[in-house]
Amino acid sequence: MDELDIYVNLQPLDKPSGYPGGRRSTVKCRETFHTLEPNTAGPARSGARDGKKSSYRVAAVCLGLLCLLLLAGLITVVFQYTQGNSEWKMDMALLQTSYNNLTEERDQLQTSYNNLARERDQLQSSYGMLTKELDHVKNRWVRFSRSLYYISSVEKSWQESRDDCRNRGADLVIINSKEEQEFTRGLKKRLWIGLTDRETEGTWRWVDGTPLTKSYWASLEPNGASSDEDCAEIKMYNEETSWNDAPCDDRSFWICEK
Ligand code: MAN
Ligand code: CA
Repeated sequence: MDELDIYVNLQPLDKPSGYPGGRRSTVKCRETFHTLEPNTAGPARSGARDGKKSSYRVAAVCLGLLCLLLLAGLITVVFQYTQGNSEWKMDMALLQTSYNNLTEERDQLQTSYNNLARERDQLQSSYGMLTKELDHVKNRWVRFSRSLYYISSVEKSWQESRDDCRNRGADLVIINSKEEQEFTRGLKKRLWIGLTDRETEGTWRWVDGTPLTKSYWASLEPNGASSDEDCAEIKMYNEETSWNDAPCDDRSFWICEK
């Protein structure tokens, strides 16, 4: 006679094996199998058939239970996989949102940076212009029409005055309009101007070499042909005609133009 023992371990699916609160049941299915031998007695043969039937039933029940357990396990695995999958999807969605937000912030920062860079350039240019302007104010430069004028605070000869102007990137003033004449005499100061006849007596030329066309000599000037008055100055500034010729070595204030 052979014997077959089947043990089925029943435990909750969500608890680990040996979990104290869990109900642990063991179904022991034991069946005795009779060796198939030629039947010798009638009633004994019928009893053996009954025993066989009940053995099959127990086996079927056990197999059913096993199937149920396998099914439960499978459901658990599928459930956990599905849950894990949806968590992964949620993480991905969150990451995508964060990425989009960061991209948007980066673009905003880029725009701000561009605006700030533009403002910085504008400020830089304004600063440059103001620095130049301040330099002019500090150095006594005055703007009139399309020129800048420097009025000296010391007195020098005509040539030294001219040299000073040239060192400042300018030259002695060239008066070539009524407005400029009015502006220069309006300074109410005796000043060297960029006009001389040193080259040819009686031929007055401006410092840029152009001949004198429109003049504003004071009454009876120029009169220094015999007394070596070869350089021109603003002298009679209260008159519309204010120029005088004077010796070039005289010391006077001067006016530069650039
Ligand atoms: C002074 C000088 C001369 C000028 C006469 C005018 O002598 O300035 O250049 O011509 O005055 O009276
Ligand atoms: Ca004179």
